[in-house]
Amino acid sequence: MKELLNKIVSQALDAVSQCADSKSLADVRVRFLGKNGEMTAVMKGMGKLSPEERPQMGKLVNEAREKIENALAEKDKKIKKAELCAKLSAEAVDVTLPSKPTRELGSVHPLTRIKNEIIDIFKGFGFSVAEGPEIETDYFNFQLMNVPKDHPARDMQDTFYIDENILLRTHTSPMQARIMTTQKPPIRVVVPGKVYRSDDDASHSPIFNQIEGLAVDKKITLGDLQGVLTAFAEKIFSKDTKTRFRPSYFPFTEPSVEMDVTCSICGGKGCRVCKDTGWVEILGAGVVNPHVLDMCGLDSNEYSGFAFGFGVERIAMLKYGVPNIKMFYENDVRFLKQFNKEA
Ligand code: 2NM
Repeated sequence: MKELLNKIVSQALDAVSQCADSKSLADVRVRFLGKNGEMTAVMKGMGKLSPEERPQMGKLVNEAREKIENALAEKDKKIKKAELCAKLSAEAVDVTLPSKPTRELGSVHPLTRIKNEIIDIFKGFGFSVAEGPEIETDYFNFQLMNVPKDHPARDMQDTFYIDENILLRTHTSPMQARIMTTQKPPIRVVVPGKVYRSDDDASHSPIFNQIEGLAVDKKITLGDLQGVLTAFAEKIFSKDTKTRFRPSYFPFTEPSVEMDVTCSICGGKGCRVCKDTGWVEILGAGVVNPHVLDMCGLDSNEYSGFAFGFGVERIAMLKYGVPNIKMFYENDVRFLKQFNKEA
């Protein structure tokens, strides 16, 4: 019987050592230690032994069981460890890979970008930047700008009035008036900001962004205006952009001009944007009307100035060939994304 036990133990250890996974190890356990297993058969046979032999054999059986249990436990540990290693390497995650973006990054709105570009250009020319109230008085918005009482721009049809004397500014000029009434020349300033006009079509919006500029000093001429605005056009569009100045009329400037630039879309050859003329109008400007200087407290015999104004949307539409001004306000990300290629 002792030999039988040794044989069973050595068979069991052999079987255990050949196991490569938990399933086969469980089978080995059943085969040797299970209810119908080989060790159980031996234990059942102990009934036939004499009472003297029984304790000794019992001890041997227990030792044999223990050997098999130990071998099983040890192998079980090894297999579990190997299986865990295999699982971990099969499910390996490269934690050094960049994560997938879970949300889109925001970016600067094209109008804000253009506005900043324009401001930076004028800063480079020595201009400072000022902002003023969007709700203005008739006095600063119209009277100081030499806009007569019966001028169509003052009509309820064109201007948003809050009451008889308070309105939403129709240009940023009132801030320039505020500067002229409080500062001594030399003045070089650009005023960006929202302005309001009762106007609504593909190229007009009741709220839009304007930038106006003003330079007041001794002996400022129309030539200074042409030089500064041509340099501006070259910077905002391209170095080979040409400008031309046509006579115009504004109550606040005399003489007044409108500036055209060679079309940045077709380079002057003619296209949809320039309506086949090769030129597009981008701004109004002029030599500040002496009467405006005097009303603002600057002696027009001592000082002269030039001023200009344009819509940020219009510049952006021309620069990028945007057909409808409303596209800037809808915030369709497919539209907005196109302006951030380098961002
Ligand atoms: C324009 C065109 C021409 C302008 C004039 C002034 C001021 F304050 F000096 F009188 N500010 N802006 C001006 C002149 C604006 O916009 C088309």
